[in-house]
Amino acid sequence: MTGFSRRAGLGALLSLCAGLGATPAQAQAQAQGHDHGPIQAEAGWSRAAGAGRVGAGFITLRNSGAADRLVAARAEIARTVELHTHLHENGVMRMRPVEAIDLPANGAVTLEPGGLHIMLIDLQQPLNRGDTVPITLVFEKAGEVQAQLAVQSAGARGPAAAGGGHRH
Ligand SMILES: [Cu+2]
Repeated sequence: MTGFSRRAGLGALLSLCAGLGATPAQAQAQAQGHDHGPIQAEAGWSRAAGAGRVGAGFITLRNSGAADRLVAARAEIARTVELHTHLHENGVMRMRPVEAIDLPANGAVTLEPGGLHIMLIDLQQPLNRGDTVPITLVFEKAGEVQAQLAVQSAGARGPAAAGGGHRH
């Protein structure tokens, strides 16, 4: 009973916050590298998953400035978003939350299957192949960077082939 009302309250709060985010046009401009911050988020992708399930976000972060750290991520589509890594324990691969993801000065880090990733917990809507999902990445120094995840098939191993969203 209390659990239900708390969840309902959180949903209302998230909806309110979502209304304050960047417009899709702004998010797209930034995703395409038109913003002037030191960090570019490129080739974000995810996999198809059902509502109420867990999804994963993968992306390449390029840093043209000083060392920074990804400390959080937010997405309207998930009730909770965590930063995760994979660890091998006794031959079994397990996911673990991490406090932050280090981004070296003038370097890059790729979040990819089997490694670091963004965990989208309790999807509020299904992730359908072909969807584009906006996410907000929060860096310790650079602040918020808007990015997008292009949803691939459930078994995809990487982002769509170059130009996948722009076939002629
Ligand atoms: Cu995970």
